[in-house]
Amino acid sequence: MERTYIKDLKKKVGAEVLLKGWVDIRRDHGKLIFIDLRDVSGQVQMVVLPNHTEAHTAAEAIRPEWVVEVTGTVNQRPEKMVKAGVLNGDLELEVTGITVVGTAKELPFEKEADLNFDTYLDHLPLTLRTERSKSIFRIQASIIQAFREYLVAQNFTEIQAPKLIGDDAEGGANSFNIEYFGHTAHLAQSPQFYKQIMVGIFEKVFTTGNVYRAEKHSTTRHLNEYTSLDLEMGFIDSFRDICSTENKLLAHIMKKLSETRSEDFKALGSTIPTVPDSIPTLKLREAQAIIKKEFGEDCSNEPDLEPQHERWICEYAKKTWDSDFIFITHFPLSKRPMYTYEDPADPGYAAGFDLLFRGIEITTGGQRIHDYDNLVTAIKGKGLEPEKFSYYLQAFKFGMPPHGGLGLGLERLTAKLIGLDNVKEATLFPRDLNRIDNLLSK
Ligand code: AMO
Repeated sequence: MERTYIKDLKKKVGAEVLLKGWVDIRRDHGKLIFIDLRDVSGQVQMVVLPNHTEAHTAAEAIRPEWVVEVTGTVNQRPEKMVKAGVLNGDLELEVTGITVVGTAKELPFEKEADLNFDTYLDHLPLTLRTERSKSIFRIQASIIQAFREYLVAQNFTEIQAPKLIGDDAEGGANSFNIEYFGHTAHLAQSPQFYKQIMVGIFEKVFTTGNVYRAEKHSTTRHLNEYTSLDLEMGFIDSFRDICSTENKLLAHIMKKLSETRSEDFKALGSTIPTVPDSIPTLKLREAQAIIKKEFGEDCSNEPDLEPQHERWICEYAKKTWDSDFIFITHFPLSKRPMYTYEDPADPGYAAGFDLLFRGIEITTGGQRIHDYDNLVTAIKGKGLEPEKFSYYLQAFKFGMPPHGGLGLGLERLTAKLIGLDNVKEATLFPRDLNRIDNLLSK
């Protein structure tokens, strides 16, 4: 018999079916044994009656998380047993046969138990099986899918950027060194150099993948390995083209999420934001003036916004423009990486931006220097040696158009969309200062 997925049972009332899945809950009432069976598509209640002797004996033995194949008849539940609003709440499978295909040891806790975060992380192979986790990571999968779908439709070419690299792109001391056949290599902090090089080949490119930051702090917004959604595009007029692309991209992502994942959002108690046609934009110094006026803190001499400043500006954007998003532009050039393009209309400031969403920075982007000589000068200006970047510099030696792009942090976007307190809750297997799967101190 061909397998039926649990979500399709409603089309099979009265029929004999074969289901495959995990035992979610088992309730033994002596003669009657009830089992909730779960597969990727949903859940259904099954009942095992004593007249199906073999199935009944098997049902007596099985325990939560055992993997079983079950045959049975799909019955409509009696009126008074119907659970309204629940998938298959009006159905029940009367079991005729059970084959155990995988057993499970006793669980350390009930799968849906309310756990402290470390216990949750210690047991991810089990805790990711909860409905809550599944909703979070289905939403995340759909974000990537929508990101890809939108950019492909705009004639971007998807590329794969290496994770083993010679020198870091973002500057600073935040790269992991690794021993590489007697040499020192690094784990990529971003696909920056490669996406720029590929503009010279495909004009418009995007990539999604893990990147690595050796940041030695433990916060609710930092991971040491995260997923960066990157794009880079040639022949731009200014960094505003990148803002506008991100604006439309986000609108597409939210549209897709509301079409495909509204059940997951409902289950998680979250709402999908509306993306304004034109996301409000402030220069950093304007944002700082607002913070001073509205929230009484003078941060006008700082080169960046602190987390509290980001929260305040988002609060202001919500109140003033009813927007969950706000672009902050024109950070001091001195604080941006060497590839950053200076805004000719605002000397000393970057032709670039951060995008804030519900209180946190989710994107950095901007225009890049595309002239070889200017780039060499900028590299030297940062106290770096151009020779170390000679491989990357070839792209510029051999002709590059004005271009720019952005990097969007997938976990931060997911976390803020859903309203999760910690970015690690939006990471399947988070790596942080204290943990690679298990606590490092163990
Ligand atoms: P940046 O370093 O600002 O820019 O990173 C871009 C976005 O990546 C996310 N992010 C992180 N998420 C989780 N944990 C971290 N430790 C972490 N660090 C960064 C944030 C951030 O906005 N090459 C540029 C992008 C570009 O200009 O195209 C870059 O990597 O959401």
